[in-house]
Amino acid sequence: MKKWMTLGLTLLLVFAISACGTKTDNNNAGNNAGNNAGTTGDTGTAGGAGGGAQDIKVTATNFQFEPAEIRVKKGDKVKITLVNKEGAHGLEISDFNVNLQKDGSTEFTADKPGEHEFHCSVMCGAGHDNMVGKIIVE
Ligand SMILES: [Cu+2]
Repeated sequence: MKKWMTLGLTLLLVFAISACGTKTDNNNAGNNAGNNAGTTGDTGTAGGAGGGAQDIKVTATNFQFEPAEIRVKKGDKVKITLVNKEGAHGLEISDFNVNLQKDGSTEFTADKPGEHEFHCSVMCGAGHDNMVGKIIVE
């Protein structure tokens, strides 16, 4: 009698182990599918962001830009607007052939990754050389 019970328990144990094994396999399959989906999703996000449009307003005062650091995604179409709040300043981003000599806006595509300097392009006074900033394309 006791022998049969032991056998039964052993069988139960075997079933339990194989059930667990199956479950683990399913989890792995699920994880793989999840990872793949995640990777695809990431690519999609990057592509979507890259083709995005950025509307950036830069305010100039004596003698600085606000913001002095601009971040965009590679491939973004960037519309940059210069607003002179104090003094008369320009905004030049040589790397993207942007040169606003007064209030106004222009557009460019941020197709070059990395940091690009921008600076004032109008001789505005003693602090002219301090009027620099950077645009970071990531
Ligand atoms: Cu200047």
